[in-house]
Amino acid sequence: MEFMLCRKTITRFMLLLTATLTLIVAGVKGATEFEDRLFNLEKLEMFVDDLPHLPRLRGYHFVNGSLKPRSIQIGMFFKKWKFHRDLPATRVFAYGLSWHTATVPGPTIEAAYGLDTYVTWQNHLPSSHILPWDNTTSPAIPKHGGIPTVVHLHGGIHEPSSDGNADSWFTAGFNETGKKWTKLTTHYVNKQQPGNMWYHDHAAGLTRVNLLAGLLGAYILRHSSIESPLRLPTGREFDRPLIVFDRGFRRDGSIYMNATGNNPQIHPQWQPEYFGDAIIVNGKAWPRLTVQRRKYRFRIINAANARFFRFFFSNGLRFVVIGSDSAYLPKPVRTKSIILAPSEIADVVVDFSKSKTKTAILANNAAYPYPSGDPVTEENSKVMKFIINDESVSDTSTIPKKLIQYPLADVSTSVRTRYIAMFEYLYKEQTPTHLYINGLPYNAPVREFPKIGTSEVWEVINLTEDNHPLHIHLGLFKVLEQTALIDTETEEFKNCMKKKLDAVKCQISKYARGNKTAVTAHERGWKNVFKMMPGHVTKILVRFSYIHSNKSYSFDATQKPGYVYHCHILDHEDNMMMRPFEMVK
Ligand SMILES: *[C@@H]1O[C@H](CO)[C@@H](O)[C@H](O)[C@H]1NC(C)=O
Ligand SMILES: *[C@@H]1O[C@H](CO)[C@@H](O)[C@H](O)[C@H]1NC(C)=O
Ligand SMILES: *[C@@H]1O[C@H](CO)[C@@H](O)[C@H](O)[C@H]1NC(C)=O
Ligand SMILES: *[C@@H]1O[C@H](CO)[C@@H](O)[C@H](O)[C@H]1NC(C)=O
Ligand SMILES: *[C@@H]1O[C@H](CO)[C@@H](O)[C@H](O)[C@H]1NC(C)=O
Ligand SMILES: *[C@@H]1O[C@H](CO)[C@@H](O)[C@H](O)[C@H]1NC(C)=O
Ligand SMILES: CC(=O)N[C@H]1CO[C@H](CO)[C@@H](O)[C@@H]1O
Ligand SMILES: [Cu+2]
Repeated sequence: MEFMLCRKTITRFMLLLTATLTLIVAGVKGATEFEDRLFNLEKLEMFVDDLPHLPRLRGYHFVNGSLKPRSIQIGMFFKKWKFHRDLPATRVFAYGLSWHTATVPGPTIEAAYGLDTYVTWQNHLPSSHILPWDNTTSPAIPKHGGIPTVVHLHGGIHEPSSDGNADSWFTAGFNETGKKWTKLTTHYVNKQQPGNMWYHDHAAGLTRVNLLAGLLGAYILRHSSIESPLRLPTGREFDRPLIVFDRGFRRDGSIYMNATGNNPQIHPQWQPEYFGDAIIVNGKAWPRLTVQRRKYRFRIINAANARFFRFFFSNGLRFVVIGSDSAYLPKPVRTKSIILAPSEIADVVVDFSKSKTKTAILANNAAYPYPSGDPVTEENSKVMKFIINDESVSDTSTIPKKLIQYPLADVSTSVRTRYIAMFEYLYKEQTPTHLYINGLPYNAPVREFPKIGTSEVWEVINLTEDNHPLHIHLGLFKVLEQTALIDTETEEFKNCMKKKLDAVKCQISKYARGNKTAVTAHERGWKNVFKMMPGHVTKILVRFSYIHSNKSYSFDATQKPGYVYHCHILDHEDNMMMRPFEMVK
């Protein structure tokens, strides 16, 4: 196998649309298996299903007039789900309190600051998966069958044993567990800044198929004494998560995923990025929502495996961004478009009283793979439709001038610099086989041991052609700058990195002196995942403590199995683009 740091974008050719390929194949063979398999999405009328309200689940109890921590049991169930009025019901894996009430996405957990939420996640899944499961990338292989699962609360600041480590998986009935499994019940302490999180599966090598099957949901942490004075839009109607992902379907309604890998002799099923052409919001393909002429708050979560979205409104309506990922911005930022990589979250207010038209399409124009893949199609360029009621209504909500100010964080607080290099490896100089961070697979020994309470500068060097959204568990970070590697000299630098795997010895500063790309205003707040531009060094300041206080973590962050950082393109994460780290005192 060749070690290569750069690739030709083969991916897009393998992700050809139904129509073209069907024609070619059909031309040769007549009616083909392929033609029979795929649902022609052009047949689905857009904007016919109403945007569903996801079930809400309080992460705390009211007992005799006071608030108390709560223990919940949430199951993973095998059921059918209607993604569109005219699409046959789809077999899915869904989270819920019961088989009956389980949904895709799962219930929105609403937690309250300072009140612990205990969740026992229970696997009620069948013995075999509904999607292709490539066991050559996956260290999660149960001996007695069943589907390994483990839940990670993305953006959560909590103990390692509740963090959903990829090797802490368990099968139905906890019959079998992964080598880092520790306990039945996860403990979310809810002592961090208020904001948006999401929970999703994180089992080693299976994350991409478990999420595709439906194992994901929103988690909102509220801190009412801090948030109420902001008087942002509230309540079930006016404050809603929008969980967006893409899927492809077969004629029988089942989720389509290519079961042939791009290098089948190495990985029989693994493909470098999953894309589907139907855009699903809160469980419905291209839904519609009738709104009043007033402000709405939307917590937009990109829950796709690999698709980036550049959201904008067809009628020029703006987003007022109030939070990014799991934290509020210091003040609102108005923008016409928002680019979300997988797992990035934008918390926005949209004021429909400003609309000059009666409808507005939430649209997308991000190439896939991002940034240099195919342009969007008729299908995947539309997300959902807003139908704007004409009557004027009274709206007492506000967009305050200031939101939540966290103490300033700058490079001077950093105790050290780490270099994190992203590599892609190719088979016969052509198609990707796997991705590593710092030349190491996920299961190589821990190299990073950050100290609790400190901040560090991480310089993330992207030596691939793709943009990789880097996600760090536990820590929050600020994006400081993005600098291009000098184009004409990148080969030199890549060759050096290939041999030495050491950015300092390879004189990174000599090469990283190209143009700087400004960090977008609404992306300058605290984040937990960010887009690492290809051919660039992205400098971030990572804080390993709370952002709202200097109190040390209210749990032992040094316990096993530690935490991880990884690319949030799930197909990359599953194929080794993930590394462990452990906190020390
Ligand atoms: C609520 O208060 C009543 C009366 O004080 C008490 O009997 C009951 O046990 C309390 N319930 C709980 C769940 O604490
Ligand atoms: C992996 O899957 C293949 C085919 O699905 C199977 O033959 C093989 O035994 C599996 N390997 C392991 C280690 O489970
Ligand atoms: C549970 O594990 C045992 C072996 O420990 C195996 O024989 C049995 O089939 C498993 N049951 C289920 C439901 O997976
Ligand atoms: C599935 O992937 C294989 C290998 O990359 C490719 O040859 C085939 O065309 C793909 N099928 C579809 C429908 O995209
Ligand atoms: C860097 O920016 C300058 C000024 O905008 C532009 O002329 C130049 O082409 C850019 N260089 C590269 C390598 O993109
Ligand atoms: C934490 O301590 C540093 C240094 O003493 C101070 O600058 C910062 O404002 C403190 N942060 C908080 C949230 O109190
Ligand atoms: C250093 C490096 O790998 N640069 C690559 C970054 O990505 C571009 C494409 O966007 C490649 O052409 C470079 O080789
Ligand atoms: Cu990636």
